[in-house]
Amino acid sequence: MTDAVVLSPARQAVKPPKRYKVVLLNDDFTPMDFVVDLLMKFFRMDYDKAMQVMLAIHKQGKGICGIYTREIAETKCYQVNRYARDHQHPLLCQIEAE
Ligand code: TYC
Repeated sequence: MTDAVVLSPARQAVKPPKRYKVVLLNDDFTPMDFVVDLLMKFFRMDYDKAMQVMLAIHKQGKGICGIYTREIAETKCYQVNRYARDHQHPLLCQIEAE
């Protein structure tokens, strides 16, 4: 006999996957145009949207760039942090559960 737990039909229902916010943090050193380019490159924003999001982060301290399933959020976050580091900027990206 195994110890398998038998779930009631209600508990077996497939839940939508949990989603995670990819959040960019403000800092005093990363150039604004670098952040705008990054938002267009990694989050498929057009120039106007990227400028709006960058300015919101600049004023409010942090901001959401996108909401994804865990693997995609982690990958985006890793790529953004690596891209910033490769360009010698202190920009930080993190993920937060929705
Ligand atoms: N505060 C930066 C500046 O004045 C711009 C900036 C915006 C940096 C958003 C990071 O996530 C960021 N150059």
